[in-house]
Amino acid sequence: MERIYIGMGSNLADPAEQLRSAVEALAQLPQTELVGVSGFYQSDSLLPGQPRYTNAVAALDSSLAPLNLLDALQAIENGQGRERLERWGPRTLDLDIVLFGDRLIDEPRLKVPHYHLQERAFVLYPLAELAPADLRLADGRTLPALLAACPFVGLERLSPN
Ligand code: ROI
Repeated sequence: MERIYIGMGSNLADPAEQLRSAVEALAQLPQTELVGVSGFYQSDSLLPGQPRYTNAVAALDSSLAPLNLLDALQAIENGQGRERLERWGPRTLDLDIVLFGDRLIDEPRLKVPHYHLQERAFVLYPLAELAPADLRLADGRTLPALLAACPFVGLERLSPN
């Protein structure tokens, strides 16, 4: 079993409900236990002209291989009506593998740690709710250092989920 953190995002069709459905789907994955879910956070899209996003992070323990987990996440996205019309376009559900145990993965379909982790407060702050305070990433960076370099700006924590 490895501890895996999944970044979740939605900005269409009742985003909080999309995230709740995604959490239920994650809990049903084979060889996988859902360990925790962060609070939900709203923020403006990084790209102008899109609705605001709701984001959260889920923690899993799984023995799925990374690309098998990625396939399963894409099936959940598609099952929740994701249409791939344009890269970076608005979406009903986005599920990203943020961290996968202490693995460094550099494959065409999958880079872990997630490439944009350090600049995305809407991933780092929910991650910090679930991860050990002194979490060290496979590439040597620590969660406290990433948080210190990425201010909590523009995030609105929704409560409860
Ligand atoms: N902006 C926010 N706030 N949250 C996201 O999940 C998100 N995802 C994206 C882009 C369009 C880059 N902006 C985002 O893909």
